[in-house]
Amino acid sequence: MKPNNLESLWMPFTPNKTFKKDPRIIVGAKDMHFISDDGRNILDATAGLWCVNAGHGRKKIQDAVYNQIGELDYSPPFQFGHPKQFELANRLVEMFPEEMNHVFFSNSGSEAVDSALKIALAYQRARGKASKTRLIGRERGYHGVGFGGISVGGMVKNRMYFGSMLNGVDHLRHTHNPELNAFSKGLPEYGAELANDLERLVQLHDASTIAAVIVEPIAGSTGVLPPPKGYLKKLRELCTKHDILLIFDEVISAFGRMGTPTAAEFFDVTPDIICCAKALTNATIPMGATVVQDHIYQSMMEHADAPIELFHGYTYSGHPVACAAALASLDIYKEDGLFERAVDSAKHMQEVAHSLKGTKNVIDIRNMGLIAAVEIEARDGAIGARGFEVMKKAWDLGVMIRANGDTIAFSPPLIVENNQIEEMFDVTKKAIESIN
Ligand code: PXG
Repeated sequence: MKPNNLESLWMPFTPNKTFKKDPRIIVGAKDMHFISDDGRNILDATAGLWCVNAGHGRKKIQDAVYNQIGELDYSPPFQFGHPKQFELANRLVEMFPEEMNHVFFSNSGSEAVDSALKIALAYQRARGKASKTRLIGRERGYHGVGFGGISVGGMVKNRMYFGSMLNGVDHLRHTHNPELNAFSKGLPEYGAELANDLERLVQLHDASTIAAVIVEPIAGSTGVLPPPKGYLKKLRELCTKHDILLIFDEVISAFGRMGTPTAAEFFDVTPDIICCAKALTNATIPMGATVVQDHIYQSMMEHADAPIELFHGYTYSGHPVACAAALASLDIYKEDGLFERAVDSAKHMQEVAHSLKGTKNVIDIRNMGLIAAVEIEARDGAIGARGFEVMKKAWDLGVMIRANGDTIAFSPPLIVENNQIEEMFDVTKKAIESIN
């Protein structure tokens, strides 16, 4: 079943030369498992890429997509509307914090982030604060791969090859502190004061030049960094004090990953803007959304200097098929009580994950919601090599895990059973022990 020529495709975020010599090909998926081309069931410990929260091959989504294509396959989003995008926006604002009642649709997390950054800039200008143009990100942040996202992002390899990116960007320090916080269960104790970095940047640039701060409430693809206790509340206070918008990038944390619709709700911190994507459609059809507080939308409606209030949008903004997939996904999350279920599974995963303490080369274990990470020590002079080998070995042993450098990340679908959580970590332990 292997395609006979792998050369034409340039694969994303993949070592093409290595992969094509020894490819891992997936030909099917159902519930908690992928099916590989050699006919094996592979347990999905990563919900694809943090996105298939309701598990694979859900019939309800399949039917919704199929029916939607027959009814209305496409309609242009500029100057015309179709019912499902309004319905979906209404459903989303019901799930998001109370003040957040307006939704802008896009097609990915990267686009949801770029939309948020552009909305922040346009909003500041519309309300007469045009000097507020600076965007603040955080070291080790991941906000997708658009030029806006990599500019505010903080992962060196995602930035270093791409020139000078956006200007007028600065970064808070990251919050990862293994000396003080290694092997924390849940939120780490130390580091809330790092939010005061914003105060330092205000001293440097002045608040009158800063439009917005963007952070992931829990950083995922940089190696799972839960926020220190009190950090997000402090950051919210400082943004409010200095009249700076706070953007939460919830591309991985929205839709049940924390046991709540949003991490904002989980942490009881309301940002001005939330970006989401991934599990919005259970990853069946690409879709992103940028949800904003009323004051942003109202301000744009009142003060825009042209009939079109925001000169921004995508051919596929609010695509009818994506909307159908999203509505079906939200139904499943609710009908199956998947967010509540994640709360119980998270407790079990915390215990099982931390039982790997003491395993060869393991230097830290972190967890939060239905997310866990096992960090292994980098091999001398070869950062990421061990992580990659563990991922490959686990695949051979029947479990898909994700290696971010030498951190193994776990973010299973919310339908995961306790015995499957145990299998994920048993196999990972074996894989770690099997390499030098
Ligand atoms: N923001 C965050 C917080 C993300 O995690 C994006 C934006 C971009 O989304 P799109 O849909 O444009 O890819 C993401 C994506 C990993 C990994 O290894 C995670 C992502 C992407 C690739 C790898 O954990 N998240």
